[in-house]
Amino acid sequence: MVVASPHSIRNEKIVSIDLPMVDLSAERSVASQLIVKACEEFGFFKVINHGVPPETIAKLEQLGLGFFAKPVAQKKQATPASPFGYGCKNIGLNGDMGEVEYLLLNASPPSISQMSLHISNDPSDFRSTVREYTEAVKKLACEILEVMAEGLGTADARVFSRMIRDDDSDSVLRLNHYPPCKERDMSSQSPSCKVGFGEHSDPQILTILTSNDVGGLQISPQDGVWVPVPPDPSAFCVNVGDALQVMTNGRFQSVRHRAMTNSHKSRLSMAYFAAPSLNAWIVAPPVMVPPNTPSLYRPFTWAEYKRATYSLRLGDSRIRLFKQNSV
Ligand code: GA4
Repeated sequence: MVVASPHSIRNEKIVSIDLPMVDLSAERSVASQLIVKACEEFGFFKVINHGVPPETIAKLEQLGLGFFAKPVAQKKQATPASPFGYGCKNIGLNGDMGEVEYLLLNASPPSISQMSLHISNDPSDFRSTVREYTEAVKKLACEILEVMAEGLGTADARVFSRMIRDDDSDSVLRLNHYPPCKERDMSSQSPSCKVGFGEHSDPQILTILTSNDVGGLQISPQDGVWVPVPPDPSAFCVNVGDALQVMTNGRFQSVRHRAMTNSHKSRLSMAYFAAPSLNAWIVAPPVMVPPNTPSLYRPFTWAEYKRATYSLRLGDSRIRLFKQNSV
């Protein structure tokens, strides 16, 4: 069932949105139609009965909270983010700032092992917890992409999932911690909080996000409009990334979103960004470009897209640079 009903919160003029909910234990053809509709209309949806054990989520959450609770000096001893490692307020490499601290990890097993040595005083526990979580969410991302491909009618149901299943996949895990923030940001349309992670779209194929029971995520269905998404720790929030927008020839939307801080509670979110390998080509399969339908984007590799991503500011649109006939 797709339910997406904006409603007002208390007496404030802000509306929130109940994202479409997909039950992955439902009949496959039902789930596939729901996913396709949600990706076309919202670029975001939630999944339940997703198969990721609650203990696996709880273990990583506990480990993340434990890490962020350490004294600043100790956290800074972990590799400074460039882009991987521990970061505080600085996002990316071009001067973007936010009210957030984070751990950004490349999700490949060798990289997780390497980073564990710098991040934790119990590296083997850190390594196994992160690996267990990334394997589970990768499996979930693959399943969603396969159900989605079936709904789109692609000749090969694994056309998208194969890209992230690749051993050289460039997927990333991000733990974001938004400490409570009492200051106000009058420019943000939400004067009771500040921008934690600024407006952007996700560059990869698919994002699988979970958070504790504290709100903060907002999506922008239209320029300048921000709609809060209520927290739901019982579900994963899934969103279309730029690469999937390109591979569906613009049928799915990679929707801009941001995270706000909360004035009383701290928020922990954990996002898995499912990406292909660096040398993979980001191209729409034939079914997405039927005769008489223009191909909106030129072919490019993930490495090329990633380079563009890191050369720009957080909120800059990268996807427009890859439009057909764009220079
Ligand atoms: C946004 C989505 C992911 O968090 C991320 C971010 C990345 C980073 O933090 O290193 C980027 C940002 C994200 C897009 C623009 C560039 C790169 C920060 C930044 C300013 C890990 C990703 O892949 O792209």
